[in-house]
Amino acid sequence: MILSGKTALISGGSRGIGRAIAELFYSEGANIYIMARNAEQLGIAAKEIDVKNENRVHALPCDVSSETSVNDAFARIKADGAIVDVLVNCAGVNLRGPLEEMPLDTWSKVIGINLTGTYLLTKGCFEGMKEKGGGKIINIASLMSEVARPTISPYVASKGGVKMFTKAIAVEWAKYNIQANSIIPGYIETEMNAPLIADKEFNAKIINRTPAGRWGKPSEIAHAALFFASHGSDFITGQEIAVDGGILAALM
Ligand code: GCO
Repeated sequence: MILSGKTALISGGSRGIGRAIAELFYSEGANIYIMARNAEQLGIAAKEIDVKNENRVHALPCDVSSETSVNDAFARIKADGAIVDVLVNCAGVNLRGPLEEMPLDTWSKVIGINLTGTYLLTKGCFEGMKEKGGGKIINIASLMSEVARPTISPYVASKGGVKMFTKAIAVEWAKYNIQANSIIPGYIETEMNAPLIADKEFNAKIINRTPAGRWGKPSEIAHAALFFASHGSDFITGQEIAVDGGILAALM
C-alpha cells in the first residue's frame, strides 16, 4: 500500500474533501491525524474512518487559525512519537456577502482559517519532515485561486494566497526534499456548498458551466491528493492539479 508506515495530518478531515482524503489514505495504510474544531464530530469521524479498528485514525481537535492550538496539536503528535510525513491543508470556510458590506471579523476569520491556518500547520511540520529527510505538503486551493466570482472576496483572497504560498514553500524547502503542491477543486458536493446546490438557479449555472455537466465528488479530489502524497510526485513541486470537470479549461 502506497502510504504504509507514513503519518498523515489532514486538517478539515472530519467531513467533505478532507474526510474523503482521510478515507483513501487510510485504505492505503497511513496512520492519520484528522483535525477540526468540533471535537465530538471529529471523534465520530475518526471511528467511522478506522473501519478495521486498527487505531490508525486519531482525532486531533484544533483551531488552525490559532498558533496556541496548533502548537498544542503538534505537542500531542510528538507525545505520540509520531512525525508527520504528509500534511494536507484542507480546513477551509467560505463566508459569503457583498464586498462593500464585508465585516472585518468575517474577512479575518476566512483568511485566518484558510491561509494563516495553512501557514501554521506547514511551519509546524517542518522540523519533523527535515529530520526524516523529506515530506509532502498538499494544499487544497480552489477555482478561486485562479478566478473570482462576486460575494466571496475573503475566500478568493485566501485561496489565491494558498496557491502562491504553496509555491513559496516549494522553492524554499525543495532542498530538504519537501514537495508542496496544490489541488484546485471545481464545484464539489460538500457541506460548504450545500446552499449553492440547493439554489436551483446557481446549481443550473454550475452544471452548464462545467464541461463534465455535474458537480464533483470529494472522493475525486482524494485521488489527486494520493498522487501528490506518493513517490510519483517526488520531482513535482510548486504545481497545481485542477480537479474541476473542465471548468477552468472552458471559456463558456
Ligand atoms: C462558491 C463556492 C466555491 C467552491 C470552490 C471552488 O461560493 O462559489 O463555495 O468557492 O466551493 O471553492 O473551487
